[in-house]
Amino acid sequence: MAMQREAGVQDFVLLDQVTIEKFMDNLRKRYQVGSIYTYIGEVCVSMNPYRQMNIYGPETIRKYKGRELFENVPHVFAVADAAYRVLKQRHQDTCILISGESGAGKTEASKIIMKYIAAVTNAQGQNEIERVKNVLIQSNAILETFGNAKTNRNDNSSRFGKYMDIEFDYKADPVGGIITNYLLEKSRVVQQQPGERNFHSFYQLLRGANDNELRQYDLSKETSKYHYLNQGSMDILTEKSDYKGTCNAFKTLGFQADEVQTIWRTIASILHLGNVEFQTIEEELVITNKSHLQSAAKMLQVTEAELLTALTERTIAAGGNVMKKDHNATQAEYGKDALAKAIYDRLFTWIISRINRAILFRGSKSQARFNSVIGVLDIYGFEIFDSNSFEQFCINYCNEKLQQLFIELVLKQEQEEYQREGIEWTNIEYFNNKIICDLVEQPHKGIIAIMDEACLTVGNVTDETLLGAMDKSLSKHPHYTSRQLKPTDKELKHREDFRVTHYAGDVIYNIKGFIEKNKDTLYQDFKRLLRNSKDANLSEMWPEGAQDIKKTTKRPLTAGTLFQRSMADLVATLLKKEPFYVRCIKPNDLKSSTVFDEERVQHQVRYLGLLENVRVRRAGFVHRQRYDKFLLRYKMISQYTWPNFHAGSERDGVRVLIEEKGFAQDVKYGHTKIFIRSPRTLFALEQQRNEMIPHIVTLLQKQVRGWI
Ligand code: AD9
Ligand code: MG
Repeated sequence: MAMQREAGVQDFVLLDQVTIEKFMDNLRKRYQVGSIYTYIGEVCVSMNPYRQMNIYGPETIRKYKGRELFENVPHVFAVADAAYRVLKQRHQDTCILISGESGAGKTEASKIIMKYIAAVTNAQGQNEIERVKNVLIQSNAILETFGNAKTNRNDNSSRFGKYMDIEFDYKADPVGGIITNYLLEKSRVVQQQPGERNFHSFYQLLRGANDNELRQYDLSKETSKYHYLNQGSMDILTEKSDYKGTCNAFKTLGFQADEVQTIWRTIASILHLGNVEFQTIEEELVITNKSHLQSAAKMLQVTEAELLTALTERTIAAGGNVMKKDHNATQAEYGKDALAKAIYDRLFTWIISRINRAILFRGSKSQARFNSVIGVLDIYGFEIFDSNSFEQFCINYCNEKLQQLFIELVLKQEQEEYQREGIEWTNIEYFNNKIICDLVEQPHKGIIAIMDEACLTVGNVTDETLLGAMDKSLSKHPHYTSRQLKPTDKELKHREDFRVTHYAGDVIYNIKGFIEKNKDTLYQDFKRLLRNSKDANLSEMWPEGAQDIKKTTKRPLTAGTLFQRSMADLVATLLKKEPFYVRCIKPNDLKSSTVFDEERVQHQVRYLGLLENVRVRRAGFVHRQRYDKFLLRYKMISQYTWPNFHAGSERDGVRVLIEEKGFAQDVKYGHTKIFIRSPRTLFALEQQRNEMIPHIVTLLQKQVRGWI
């Protein structure tokens, strides 16, 4: 076993004591020598190295293929392989849940996992399967172009949630897949915090497209000219090559030329919209930057007059009558931004539907019945910014849900296994974050319900009234407080601040904008405008624009409720699968490959519940293995089982071996597996096995010589 070659212990359950100090020592020691992966049983803890590691090549892949977790040094490959083996051997759906805060390495891990799966499948080299694998991998490039952005935490931060089911046929080769996306942070399209950028797609187009293309879009290379790009950071990342990469990925995925045209034209239309300005001159609303209005209309393939009308007035249907009402400059400004955000959001979802079309399983229904899936979940990580709004609230709620799932499943799985095998078990105390999930999602009493009520109330409900309503309902909740409830709290600086004590730490949210973002209003006029676009692809993104105006007054569901429902669906999907975990940790906030920030790392270890995870693993049994496999691995260390054991079942064989070696006190015999309590026993077994191997080799050599 390679255990001695690396620093520290490869599995935290092997620590001599489970304390935060020992845990940290081990993590630090390993990180310093470049061992970025460590297990807790089957959970893989991953430290972001912030540098290229030479551990993902074909040689390494070969080493992990078809191997048990403990046979090699810890690696995310081993987890991918374990998930794949369960699928292959038991035809059971599995999923790999990757969690950790923003910048901890989730998206990188998800890509590494997908590449591994692609590398170990399709030994026969079938064309269609090669195509599917290619498409699965290339889809990442497109998703990141349109869904990722530079934030202050991460230069390539995912601003949407992604869950991908990879579908395998009965031979366990990938034959398709489907991506589900969750809440894109669309407010970024029109506004970015200092130091942050808009989505990569905008910069790629401006910096990567050639002059000819740019002319078609009426664009200039200078990002600083565009209002939607010049509020935050103007950093140049690697846009030029990325634009080519995105265009190539579109080709691989079979996007048609007109579809790619629609996509880039739509991106251009948003940049032009951003530069349209409104002024009130002599009580009349006028647009001061007409050339951008013209270009935006051209890109959206609507007439300039139509776009102008939609931006400056709205249609109201009341009592069977249809009326027009002029906007003032503020309303027009608001409408324009809402339009830009909605266009981008719809475009993103449409692109994903096109990707899904390319990777969807095309085999017959009867074949599909035998198919199983591996789900890979890579979703935005827990976030604390200087200023936190509705988006952070949703992102952090999502992380609460996933933590809840981890708690339930890790405990449940352990308990079920002990029960199944007929072994006694005592519970370990956990911090259960269900109380925080309830704070957000409980019917009538939770924050989302209170928000919805405020949004449904007719009349002038402000964000402050909403905060008042929350204070009233939640004043006694241990995980909630606000400036009104606690005026002396210095951290709550603004009147509109409230604090949620998340499992991962305190976050102060500012209520400003919550109502608007939750309502997510988009004037009907815009929907009709885009439905009537001459661009068939764009028109397809706006089906509800075709409805009769008098029938479209029903309120759509709020953004908060939609998000809550999508989280519930996600959890239900995951619960049906056998889960594997990758817990990502960020070593520092500097994106440095050398700094191990004790405080930051310790904080993450604590809130991820890693110590409790080790305790659960240890209070139970550190190791369990099927009798046949156990015998295969260790039989050579006992005179009774090597070279062969003839006197009974495999279980009897294991029992004889364990008793001869004096480990009987430390093990329990389940129905199909042996359970080993202490890491020392496992260690001793491994050591004796290692010592025996040279003898066996010599013996075999002698035998061979004898034959010759
Ligand atoms: V967020 O929630 O989407 O903001 P992630 O997804 O957790 O976040 P990401 O995977 O994007 O973080 O990693 C951030 C950066 O860390 C990457 O851009 C890489 O520069 C770096 N990273 C992460 N994992 C690895 C790795 N295994 N090897 C090398 C890595 N670099
Ligand atoms: Mg990410």
